Amino acid sequence: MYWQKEYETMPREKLAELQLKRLQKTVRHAYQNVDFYRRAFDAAGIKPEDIKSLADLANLPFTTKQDLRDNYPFGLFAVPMDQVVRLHASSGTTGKPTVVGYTRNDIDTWADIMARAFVVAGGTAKDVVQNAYGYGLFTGGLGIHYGAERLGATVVPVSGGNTARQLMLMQDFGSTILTCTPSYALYLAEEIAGADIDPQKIKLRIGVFGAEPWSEQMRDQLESKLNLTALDIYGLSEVIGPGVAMECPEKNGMHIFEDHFIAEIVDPETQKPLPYGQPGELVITSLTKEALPIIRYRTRDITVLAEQTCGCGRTFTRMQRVTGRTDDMLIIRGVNVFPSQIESVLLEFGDTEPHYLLVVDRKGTLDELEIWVELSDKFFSDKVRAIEDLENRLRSRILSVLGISARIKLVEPRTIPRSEGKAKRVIDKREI
Ligand code: DLL
Repeated sequence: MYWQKEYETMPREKLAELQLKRLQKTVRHAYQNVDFYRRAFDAAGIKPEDIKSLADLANLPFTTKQDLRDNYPFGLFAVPMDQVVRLHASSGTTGKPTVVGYTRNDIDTWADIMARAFVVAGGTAKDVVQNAYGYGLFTGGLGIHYGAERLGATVVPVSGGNTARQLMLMQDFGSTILTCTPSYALYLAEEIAGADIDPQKIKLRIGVFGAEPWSEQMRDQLESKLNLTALDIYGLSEVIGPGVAMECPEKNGMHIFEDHFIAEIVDPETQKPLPYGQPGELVITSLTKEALPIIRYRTRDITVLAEQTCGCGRTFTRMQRVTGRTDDMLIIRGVNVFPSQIESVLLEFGDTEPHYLLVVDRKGTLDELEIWVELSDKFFSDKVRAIEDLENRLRSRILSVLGISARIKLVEPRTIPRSEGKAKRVIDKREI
């Protein structure tokens, strides 16, 4: 099933022609209407007419989150404010948020993109979508919402949080698609298991999970605990929001919607483009956006692209799971550590839950990593020997996989704070 078959299965040469036409238009639009882009292109000695092939994209300067911050709030908008019908902002851990804007056409395009994402996942107009992404400035809530409506599905705009209500509505409304972060989905799964709910009353069949990194092991857990097909959705507010890429049930990467976005992979150090198949930082250029055209946006997300046509028949390039960010990577005693790697190790152990907290500290000159891991209910007991044994096994596995020694702190079930949005997995106390 396709939403827009012509685009989703377009032969790649034809797709490249479409991309070039749209790229030229976007670059002209940005140059003519955004001071920031005009200045950046002038400084690089490039005019919109110089974009004669897709390869010329690599000559354009990058755009970063800092550029959006520097032009806060509306400095990168390419249309007058009376044409902007919606604003969103990304949470931003420090300082001002990053603000993004949409024209009426942008909202329309986004709804189509998200409707397509649902169809890629196997969704139909018959589905009941329980949308537990947060509504508000975050793009997750409204982005998913409009797409589900465009598809013709029934949307339950419950937003994040209020878990008891989520479980009640899930049963009473017969929700068939759950949309939320994978960590919240896992929390809901635990609550369902603990609440003595008749599994017959849960009708979920598809999970559209994203907005934070997760792993294959976490997919296995979600699929078995919730009895659904768990699929990955990628997006970021600066580019549009959810719907930049969506995984299909073939589960071999997320289809990047290339009629709307061009994806490149660059070496984060040298910033030179890398070929397909090599991991690096994802850089995205929008092709159809009006209010906030974005050119060569450095996502800081690390992934790998694959070009081969997928079993589902779509010709779009696929991106593998995001394995980390160039800016959330921890360096502990000289070793690069991604929280997702530690998660994978923890999930290999059946005796612990996938709730964890990494506490990084520096005692004297030595970095210390403490990993708080919750014991499963099944395992939780006061048998000190068994607990010590598990700590030792975890410590040596972390050492062999990551090459660093960590202190393991096993904690009682349900003591690590759950999040209703993106999980906070790292507390970095180091002052460097
Ligand atoms: O998280 C948009 C979104 C909403 C995507 C709902 C999917 C579902 P931001 O708040 O701007 O936007 O955060 C974007 O989140 O650069 C990634 O680091 C991370 N991210 C998003 N999707 C995934 C994913 C939304 N599937 C940032 N896997 C991105 C890993 C993801 N990381």
